[in-house]
Amino acid sequence: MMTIDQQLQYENQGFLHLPGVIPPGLVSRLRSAFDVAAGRERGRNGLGFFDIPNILDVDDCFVDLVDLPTVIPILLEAVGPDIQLNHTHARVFPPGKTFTAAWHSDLVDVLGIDLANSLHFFVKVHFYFEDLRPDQGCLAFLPGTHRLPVDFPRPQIKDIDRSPAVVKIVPRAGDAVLFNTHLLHMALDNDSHLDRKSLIYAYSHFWLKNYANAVPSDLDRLATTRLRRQLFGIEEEGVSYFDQRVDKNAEERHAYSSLRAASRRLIHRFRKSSSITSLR
Ligand SMILES: O=C(O)CCC(=O)C(=O)O
Repeated sequence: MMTIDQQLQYENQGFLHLPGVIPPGLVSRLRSAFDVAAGRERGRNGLGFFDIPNILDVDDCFVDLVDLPTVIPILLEAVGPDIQLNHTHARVFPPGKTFTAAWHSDLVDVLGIDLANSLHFFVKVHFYFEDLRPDQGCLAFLPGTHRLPVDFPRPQIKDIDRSPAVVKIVPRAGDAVLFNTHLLHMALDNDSHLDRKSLIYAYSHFWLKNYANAVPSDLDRLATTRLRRQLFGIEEEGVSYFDQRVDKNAEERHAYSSLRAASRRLIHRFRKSSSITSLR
């Protein structure tokens, strides 16, 4: 659960820095598996920024992040009990200018949602398995801007390091940064001589279409819990897209809806057979 401070910060500022939420053992597994995969991918991509494709198929340690026990209760509040993983990126940002647009919302082209008033629509988590230096392409936010309408003019900020409107996050290995993706944000330039590496997992609601990179290929082996099945977009039989819930009543509701579905099937069969009977 979010603490009251986290609730206030998430609702009013639009982001949370969660220090040390990835256990040290998992941090080192992520670091080595990421470096092996990044080494393979770098050969294919030259030197610019790149994403390792389908990270959930690369190693199970990346799947272990989707439902991290220290983060999932916070995500369940930030999105809701109908949460689903929407997409993933495993990103390498080598030294150089930023590749993101300055102070952008990820959602400005989304139709049908009043983003300024939909504080629980879409959330991203950036996970870090290495300490970052302050000049190493850190994520920065303009707190509170998730409450502005989409047509609010994009601010031009001259001195990012001194502006009181900016919060720059300098994470350490094991940290996560969670934010409402309508919050104006950007990756700052990577002025260091080191790659910036991060894992970005985006979460939204079950009824929103998810991307293939949010679903591991080996679902039989990895979708082992009700929560994982929902995160990977597997519907509970007999429960509509809009009614999927991972909460304390989910099992009961599932039992109830299975019962309802079973009785509907029975009635249907009875009707069918009775109409056949009546036709004769
Ligand atoms: O820091 C990054 O890799 C990208 C930041 C960003 O714009 C995003 O996650 O939407």
